[in-house]
Amino acid sequence: MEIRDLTAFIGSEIAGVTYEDLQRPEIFGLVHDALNRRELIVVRGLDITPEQQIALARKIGEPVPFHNPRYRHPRYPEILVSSNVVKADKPIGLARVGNYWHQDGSFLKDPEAYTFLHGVDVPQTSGHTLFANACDVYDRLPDKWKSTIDGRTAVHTNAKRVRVTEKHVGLSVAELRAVVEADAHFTEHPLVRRDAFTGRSYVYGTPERLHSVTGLDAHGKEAYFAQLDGLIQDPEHIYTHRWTPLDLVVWKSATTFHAATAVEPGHHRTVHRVSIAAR
Ligand SMILES: O=C(O)CCC(=O)C(=O)O
Ligand SMILES: [Fe+2]
Repeated sequence: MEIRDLTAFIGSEIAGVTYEDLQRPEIFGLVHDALNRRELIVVRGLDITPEQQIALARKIGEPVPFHNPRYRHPRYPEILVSSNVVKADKPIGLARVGNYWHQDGSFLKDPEAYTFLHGVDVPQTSGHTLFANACDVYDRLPDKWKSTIDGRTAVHTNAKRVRVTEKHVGLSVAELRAVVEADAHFTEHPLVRRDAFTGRSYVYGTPERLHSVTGLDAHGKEAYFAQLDGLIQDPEHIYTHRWTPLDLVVWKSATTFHAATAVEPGHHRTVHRVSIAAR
């Protein structure tokens, strides 16, 4: 087995390891430790079944089934099928999961702790996943902003990215907004948190998921969002995961910002996602 840093600021890549190797506590311990220290790990080309993906996730925590049963794997409710494939006129999964910068589940009171994504059928020239380290973003915030956000909370929501469906046809935009907001989650969290493993401070929340920042007016909020977006999307501080077949990518939900990029027309992309609550 080989473990190397993917970038200076996030991620470790693990190569030359099999599912059987990962059953050995000393090997799994190294991988788990790399995940906690580096926020993100990539295990290249790991040929595992859905049961084995769930079993690996269970070594760290309890799987949390995806909230919408429609996109759960038909035999394994722990797995969300994230896919653009349509079979017999039926989508086999949910398309365009996380196609904007976010931290998983931040609009929930108790977000999942880790996400395990397995590249079951992945294109190699598009459909990459971008990652940034929320601790690194905090470190790069100008002091003026660090003191502005210190001690503040923010309201997170999924309302900005709720999908329009058949049930919304015929509504006016104002009615649509009211219906979406009535169904959406709104949850308050501190803007700056500390990672239990590394002890590093990190920024919690992205513009796409933040409804308001307590004590900042519209102008202050926009200025913070612009500052935050600039830091998150700085190309020098983004790791682009270019999928190769059967990669297993695992990240800490709170401390990684990530975004899925578009899939080229005509290409298939299916990934299996298991998210877990920490023990
Ligand atoms: O499919 C991807 O590249 C990542 C999607 C995402 O944000 C997630 O699964 O949490
Ligand atoms: Fe995500």
